[in-house]
Amino acid sequence: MSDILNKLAQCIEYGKISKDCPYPPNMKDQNGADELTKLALENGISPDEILEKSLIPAMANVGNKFSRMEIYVPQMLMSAKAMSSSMIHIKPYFISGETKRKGTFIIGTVTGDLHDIGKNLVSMMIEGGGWEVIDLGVDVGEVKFLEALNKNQNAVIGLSALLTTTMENMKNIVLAIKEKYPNSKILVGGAPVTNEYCKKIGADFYSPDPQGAVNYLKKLVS
Ligand code: B1M
Repeated sequence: MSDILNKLAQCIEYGKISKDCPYPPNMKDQNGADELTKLALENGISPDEILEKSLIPAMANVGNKFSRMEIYVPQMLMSAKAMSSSMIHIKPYFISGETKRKGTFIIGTVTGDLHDIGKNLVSMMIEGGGWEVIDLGVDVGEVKFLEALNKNQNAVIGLSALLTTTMENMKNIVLAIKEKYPNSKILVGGAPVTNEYCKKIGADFYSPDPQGAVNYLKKLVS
């Protein structure tokens, strides 16, 4: 079992998407993240375990190597693609069989920011928690958030930012939303975001991870 998870983590770290993908050359003809995720699930490894023991630590290694300038953007991108090919198989497991949705959650990565892996994880977990999720994608500004909120006025909003530059854009989005919908609830997250920053920009809650986001929403409706 742990062998599959270790191999999967290597695929994410080195950007091996699937068996037929020629990159990286030293892993040619080996199973990739696509096949290994299917294998892990077939072997009864839970989606949570796959995420926590393989995908998330592997991406953390990628980030650290990028910080140390041991890898560059194209390699980081291949890792992100490998992670996405794994997440395709995990996602259905997070979507529970609950019939009645607990509410609507609108999420997006803020203006100027194209990182979506963390946002997708949060979105998956919240969907799995029984919420209807409207995912606006990446590079989303206040206009799109307001449009979505206008159509779903009781929805909770989630903003994700991964760059110290783009987290500044959260402030404008929060301001615009709170001006039009003062009672709305806004959850913020993403690597550079902190609780202190959340308070400073007038958002309602900060979560460092998807589970914290799920717990916050649970509290809101209990
Ligand atoms: Co980018 N990148 N990147 N990148 N990238 C980071 C974020 C960086 C920290 C790398 C580094 O320098 N060590 C750095 C930011 C530095 C900074 O601002 N302080 C960086 C940079 C500089 C850049 C570019 C500017 C590089 C360049 O072009 N020179 C560029 C910017 C593009 C843009 O957005 N305009 C860029 C591009 C890219 C890729 C496209 C190549 C790719 C993104 C692909 C994609 O997302 N589809 C990429 C990647 C993969 C990364 C790293 C390696 C991994 C990010 C990731 O997916 N992590 C990242 C380094 C790192 O994080 N260590 C890095 C895994 C993910 C599960 O974690 O997203 O943090 P994360 O989400 C977590 C929590 O933060 C939280 O839950 C998740 C699960 O625990 N969370 C929330 C996230 N959103 C939340 C919302 C919530 C609650 C919790 O409520 C709503």
